[in-house]
Amino acid sequence: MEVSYVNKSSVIGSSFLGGIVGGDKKYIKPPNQITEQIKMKQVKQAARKIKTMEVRGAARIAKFAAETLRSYAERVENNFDAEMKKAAEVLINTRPTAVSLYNAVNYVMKYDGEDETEKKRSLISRAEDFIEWVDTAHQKIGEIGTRRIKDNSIIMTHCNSSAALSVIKSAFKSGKNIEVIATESRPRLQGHITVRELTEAGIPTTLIVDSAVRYFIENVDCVVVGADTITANGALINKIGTSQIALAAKEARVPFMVAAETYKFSPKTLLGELVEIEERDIQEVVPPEIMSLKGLKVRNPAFDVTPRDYIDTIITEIGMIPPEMAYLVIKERLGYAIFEEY
Ligand code: RUB
Repeated sequence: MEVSYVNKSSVIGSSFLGGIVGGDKKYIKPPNQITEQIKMKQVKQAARKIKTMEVRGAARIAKFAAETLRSYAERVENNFDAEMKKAAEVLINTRPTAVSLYNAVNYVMKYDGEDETEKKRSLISRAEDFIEWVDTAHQKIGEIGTRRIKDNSIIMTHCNSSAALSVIKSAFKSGKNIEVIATESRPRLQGHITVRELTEAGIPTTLIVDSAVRYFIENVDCVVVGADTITANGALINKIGTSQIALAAKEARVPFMVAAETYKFSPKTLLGELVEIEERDIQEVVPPEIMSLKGLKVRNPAFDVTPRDYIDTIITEIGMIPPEMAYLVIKERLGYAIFEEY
């Protein structure tokens, strides 16, 4: 590796440069290494946005990861494979539960080419394909799901799912008279984003606390929620509280539908891997005076698992599928394009 040395005085103010090597000389990284570092900083900033939930929701996270890899690829000048691998790792290690992130990164990273120019072109084109997949899937899910929404019905939804809202909004747009009951979705209150979106679209909406689900379920005609991951055996992983809604819906014989793009299906589970449920900081749940109570333990899992027996149907961009078909979606639709890791 080429190493440059300069006098200490000439690097004052360049806080990101390397440490002192000896005497009055300071090691600094060669210019190309510095620019790569600055570019990687942007990837790390993107990763922070996912971690802190400034960018959230499985579809948005996936699209954002593909966009971040695309823009990093556009800027990388040396060691394309190694640099892209580093960026992919940084993004993958942000939130563990939504498989959409893993699938997005894997899809984009399956680029090929003889030299760096070809590889760059291939990666950028794959990123664009994935972004288009996200955008078009929503519309298709909306169209397909609309047919399952009856006129004059009350729909319950949980958290804030762009796929579920696509179904609800397109049903409303198609002229159906619908109302929505939305849960607030503690602790991060994504339900507030949902009710804002729904009321802006002119859809009559009622906001309830999560614990009021069973109280209201008798009035509901169907439940539509999104997905972070669908496993090979058809189970749904979605925002904490989803499985309680499914339980209440089953008891009340209310259809429970999941709106999920096919990139929410998990190839990893086909290989026997279990889905990791993210547990977030307890500061999201309790104030410091409660946190400091002696002997108290607080837990904050962000997602839960709804077994397939509670799910009536999964609305995907390739059609309505029963949860029992998850295995086929993973094998036939996702295929080996994202099955083998990059
Ligand atoms: C969001 C959440 C959403 C799914 C589906 O959790 O559980 O229901 O991600 O959303 P968080 P979408 O807010 O913790 O990311 O349909 O938009 O992909």
